[in-house]
Amino acid sequence: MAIPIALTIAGSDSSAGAGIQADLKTFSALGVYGLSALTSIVAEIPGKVSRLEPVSVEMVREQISVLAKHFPIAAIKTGLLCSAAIISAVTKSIDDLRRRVPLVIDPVITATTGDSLLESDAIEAYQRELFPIASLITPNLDEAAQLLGDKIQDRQSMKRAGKELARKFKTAILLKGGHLRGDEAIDLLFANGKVVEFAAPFVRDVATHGTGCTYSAAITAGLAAGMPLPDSIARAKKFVTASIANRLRWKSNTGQNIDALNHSPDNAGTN
Ligand code: PXL
Repeated sequence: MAIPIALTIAGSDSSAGAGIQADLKTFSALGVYGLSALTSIVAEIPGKVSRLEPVSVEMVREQISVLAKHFPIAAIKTGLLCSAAIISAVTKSIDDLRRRVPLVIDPVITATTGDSLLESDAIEAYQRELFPIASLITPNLDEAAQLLGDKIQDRQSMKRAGKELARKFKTAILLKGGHLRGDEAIDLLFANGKVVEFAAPFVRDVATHGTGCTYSAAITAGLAAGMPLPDSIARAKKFVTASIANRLRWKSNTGQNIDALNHSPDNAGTN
């Protein structure tokens, strides 16, 4: 069997914990060949976004167009899309492809540092254009709160919010509850009128970024390989948890600790 191909449409994180770099490493670790269309370049180190520049809309379009014509793509994910103009271009460019293959949308709005990565008119473009064609949307609690204009503080409001998002966009929603800070990081999948729970031990006091990108990339890898959605999510959750638990550590040039996600194939388990 030929190795499955997945396409990520996302931004470059110079520190390689998140963004395109996280996606490609994750695809690789899970036995999928990754293609990439860059939407933006972010100069950053863990904890500090220094500069962000979008790629031209024409260039985003061209990358997707040449890839889609040539490769038998089996699944797509989107990460940082930056602006309403890029969201519109991506929606149009993948229109044909997404009718045949699953589309996972990680609705990246802010970085782990709290820096906004998205122009303000982009949230509306997301809701109007891209969300309605998704197979799965993977918001964290902050992103879901911004999409619904409501705070999410406990399990009950998480259930309400997930149901509301699934109803609103007529697609599956994976609402990631990691930021609720219990002993467990619990995510809820809302699909086909049912709620399925995915839990893993919450790893404390870790200053990593890129968990959201890694998680959605791992789900996309599963879908590209033909795994059902719940199985893809279960394996992805294990992969992210292991990537955090087995994180890499260095001392920076000024003596601070650097933590980075470990996207090693060893974290994929036996699956
Ligand atoms: O984790 C969100 C994210 C997504 N994409 C890019 C990023 C970041 C956060 O730093 O740089 C390119």
